[in-house]
Amino acid sequence: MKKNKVAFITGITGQDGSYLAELLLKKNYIIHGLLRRTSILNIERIQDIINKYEKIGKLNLHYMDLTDTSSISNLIIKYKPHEFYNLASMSHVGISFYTGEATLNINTLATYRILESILKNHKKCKFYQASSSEMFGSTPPPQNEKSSFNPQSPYGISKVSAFHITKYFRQAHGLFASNGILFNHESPRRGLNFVTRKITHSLARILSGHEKKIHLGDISTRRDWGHSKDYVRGIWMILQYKKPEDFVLSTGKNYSIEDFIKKVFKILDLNWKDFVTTNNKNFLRPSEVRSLQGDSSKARKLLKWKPEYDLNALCREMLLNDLKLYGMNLEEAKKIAKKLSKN
Ligand code: NAP
Ligand code: G4F
Repeated sequence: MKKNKVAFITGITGQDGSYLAELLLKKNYIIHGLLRRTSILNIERIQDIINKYEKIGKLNLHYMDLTDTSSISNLIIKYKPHEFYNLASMSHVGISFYTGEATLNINTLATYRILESILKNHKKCKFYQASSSEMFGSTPPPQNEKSSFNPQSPYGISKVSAFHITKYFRQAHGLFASNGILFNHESPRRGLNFVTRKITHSLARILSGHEKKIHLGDISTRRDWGHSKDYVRGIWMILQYKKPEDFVLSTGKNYSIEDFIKKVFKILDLNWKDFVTTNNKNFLRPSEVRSLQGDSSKARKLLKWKPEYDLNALCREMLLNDLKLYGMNLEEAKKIAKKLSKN
């Protein structure tokens, strides 16, 4: 009988970690999710798979700390994973301007700690590093694997360093270590303080009477947005490729934050200008990444990966999910929107 593959996932409680765990469980993997200690147990995104898979031993959760090398090594030595997906990070670009040192510790040094431990203890393990389009920074679009990195934030710098650490362990020590350079990807599981989810969630709060306005920063910047479900499929494909390599995953389309707002408000026939304030200084960054648009032709050719969601479908799914959180379906929300428009 074929043995189940064993995968480690750091960041399993996050957006991508939760979707990736679901995908791998469907593929019959045994998952070990590596968690940090938090004062309130933060397992909302993985509660359903915990209920289904924990008691049969397919999903196992372990406490570790990314600043504590032995807490990672002990688990690698004990469970000998076939694949290690390093998704944990301080993933908020805006917040990284205030927490640069911690961002480097978690995003960069932890990558080194994990790879060194794999090298010492279990060289056969394949490793995936969650690299980011934020690394391109001020490099003009379209960006691909050959574009230069010009990071504009502590987050971007931390990810560039982790990218090179991953490449170093591949080239100097022969590890199967690959980078996925992923452009922005969203979903109903996106954290509430990223701009897309902030927009859909705050709109649901406005309709349910909890808020009056959405306060945003610079809405002229442009992003290449896909759906997290499409991107975790790509992440898995990167580790199944015949050799370790770096791949860009992106939709290839580029929209402004304003375009995103318009698409969401159009679903309810609302005039966004009545509900959104911009250039709020709390959400402006000391330096910005103005425009990201990925060229993922390498992944499309070699991995046969392509995204299935378009931006309209993504906006709709995110908005409908947030309306549901506040007890509304689309028809009810449209009625409330109509009344708000008249006032
Ligand atoms: P996310 O929802 O913010 O999840 C981040 C995960 O990292 C969470 O599970 C979080 O745990 C964990 N984490 C944060 N700090 C930690 C620490 N000190 N120790 C242990 N775990 C820690 O991010 P995501 O959107 O799923 O992104 C996954 C990865 O891809 C990240 O590395 C991100 O930087 C990268 N990435 C994301 C995108 C995107 O557009 N989403 C694009 C490119 C790259 P808690 O739940 O306890 O907070
Ligand atoms: O949604 P954001 O915070 O995402 P950002 O900075 O592009 O970073 C995300 O994508 C990266 C990949 O390129 C990931 F690596 C990273 O982990 C994260 O997932 O901001 C998008 C844009 C920015 O230009 C920001 O300045 O929206 C602008 N923005 C305008 N008002 C805002 C707001 N961003 C946030 N978070 N909140 C606002 O009120």
